[in-house]
Amino acid sequence: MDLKALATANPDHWAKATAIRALTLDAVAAANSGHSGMPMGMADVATVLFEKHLNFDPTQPNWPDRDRFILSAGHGSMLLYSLLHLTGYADMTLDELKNFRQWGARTAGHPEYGHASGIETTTGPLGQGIANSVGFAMAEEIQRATYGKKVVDHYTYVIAGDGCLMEGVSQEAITLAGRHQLSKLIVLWDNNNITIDGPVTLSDRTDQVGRFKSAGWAVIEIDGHNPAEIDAALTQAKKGNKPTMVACKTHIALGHAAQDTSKGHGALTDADQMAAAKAAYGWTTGPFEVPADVKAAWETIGARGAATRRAWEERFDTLPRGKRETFNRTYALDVPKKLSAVVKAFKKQMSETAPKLATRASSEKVLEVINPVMAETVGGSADLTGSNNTKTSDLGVFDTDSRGGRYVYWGVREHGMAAAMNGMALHGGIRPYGGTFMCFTDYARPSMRLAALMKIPTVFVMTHDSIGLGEDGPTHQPVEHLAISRATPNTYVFRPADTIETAEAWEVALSTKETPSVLSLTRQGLPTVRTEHKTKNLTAQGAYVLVDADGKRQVILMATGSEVEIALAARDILQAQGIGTRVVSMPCWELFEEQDEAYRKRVLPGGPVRVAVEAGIGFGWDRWLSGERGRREKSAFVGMDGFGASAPAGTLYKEFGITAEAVAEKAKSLIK
Ligand SMILES: Cc1ncc(C[n+]2csc(CCOP(=O)(O)OP(=O)(O)O)c2C)c(N)n1
Repeated sequence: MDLKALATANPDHWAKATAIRALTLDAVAAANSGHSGMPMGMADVATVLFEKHLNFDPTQPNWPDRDRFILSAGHGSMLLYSLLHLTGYADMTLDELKNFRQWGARTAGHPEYGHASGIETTTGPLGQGIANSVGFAMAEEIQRATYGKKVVDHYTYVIAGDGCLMEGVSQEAITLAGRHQLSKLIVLWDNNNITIDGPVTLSDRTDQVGRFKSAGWAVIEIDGHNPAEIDAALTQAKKGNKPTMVACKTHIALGHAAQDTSKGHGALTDADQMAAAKAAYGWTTGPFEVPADVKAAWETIGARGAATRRAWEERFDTLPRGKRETFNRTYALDVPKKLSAVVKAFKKQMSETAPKLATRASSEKVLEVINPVMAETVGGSADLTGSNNTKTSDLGVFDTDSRGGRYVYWGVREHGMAAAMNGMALHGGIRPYGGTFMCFTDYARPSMRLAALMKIPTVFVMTHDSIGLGEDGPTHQPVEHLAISRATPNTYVFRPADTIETAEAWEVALSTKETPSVLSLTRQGLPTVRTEHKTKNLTAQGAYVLVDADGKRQVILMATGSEVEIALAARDILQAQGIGTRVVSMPCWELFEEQDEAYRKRVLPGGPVRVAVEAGIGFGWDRWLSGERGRREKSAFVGMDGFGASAPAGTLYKEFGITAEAVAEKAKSLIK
């Protein structure tokens, strides 16, 4: 590359882009780790985007109608941190850049949502950002249809690298965006032909332009170091009626000895080579020093959006009061006052009528009463709508001609669905929930983990939650998935036993602000075990005494979901033999852990024999069997220790020994 020609053609632009390159080199050198090449390669594209197109206001970073900028290639985090610092985000100080990747700094190795303003989502696991962006763009469409163009009218811009486009989830995202003509989604592809192992061509020969076009996108191909071409492409992209991919031909680590090589992807810390690169840029100031005129130019860019934001506020104030209140409430993730009342009334009715229902069907019934009072819910399923029971009568379907529809047919795209739901939650104003089979949490898991890490309340509706699904067989029967979900920090895993617990689980899942939920629901019918109406949400306590012992308490049976019925039957057997038995329903371990010791002790006192029953592997149950005042030699688990089999559910429970008789026998064998 002829850097001199680039510099002299557009000196002002060059100085601003070079500030990003120099700060990146300095921060990576200070940390002695990180990724220099990507920010150095995409500095021109990012500069033009921020200078001429992105609507943002560093003084009000969460202004709801700002454009969203998503750095899907999260390893290039110094690109984002430099931009936030240069444009004047108060919390992205120079010291933060100097402490790149250090303990306590906002400048984590990869951008972490919540660590600094201006970070719209956590990226780093490649492909997640571009997949999130589909949810951002859908959320914008839904909200625009709801509130009108004068208060919701913004773009979602993404920078994605070769790695993002290689990840499978990107295909799910790209085809979804194309199908839904998300015309306000603009992806800037860092087309540098380099990944870690070498040139992209080592492992891929995809025609990316053809790929995007075939999925329904517009594509513009440009030189990613030419500011006029970048500007023209962005202008054109904004006018289109399809999502646009701008293929930006760039040089990784531009101007460095490692330019255009995979070495350029990583940390470029060699002092001589850094000095040579800076000299080639014409950058003469010391480490972390941005010349005052260049910083001022960047601050002018940062100040550009304030007037637009103020004008937006004025328009927002003209909305009818009710709309404003709903807007503010949903962005604050507050539930409507009516929610508690409708859930209570529903619970009362269900405890009186005591239906026998699969909890997936219970869930649909609950949603039928919740969705009408919570207009911010957006439901969906990964092509299992009839099985997941996620669609209720009043939602409408999100489509190109019905943007206000609140149900998304995600297609067979579990991972893309989960990532896009995260994007919706991050966008604000929407509470997304979406379904698939519990065993396909595996397919959605990278995004489920990020929801937990980001502290966003995405709801994953996972039906067919055990061998109880029967004939579909072991490929579809989850056995380890409860354990995997429970092992994930900051995740509520609900396994409700009946319609009442399902309603309570939904109430918690939709009220929490910082924790995603997994609702693990049955395919098979279950009796109502909560026949006595209680206004209090017992599931919110995580575990509770469902039925206490008659006479001396010798046994405590613990169970979740479909196995609560088995525990109750085992109790009948034991009580008939004079063995006092308590049944504890444990719909959500994590919430039980949050209770104070005194409550946990009341539910699980030391002394009695303990048997837990759950149609999954026992991994994790030790916490409640031998922990919490329990004793290993006086406790046992009845459940699965391997994969399931293809047969009717009743046969499977019998063959795998998950029966009331087996539970009662186990308890008796432990009583000395
Ligand atoms: C899911 C996932 N797999 C692997 C990695 C490790 N990784 C980080 S960057 C990278 C290569 C990315 O190449 P590209 O997107 O072309 O970035 P560039 O080389 O242009 O910086 C890999 C494999 C990751 N961050 N996420």
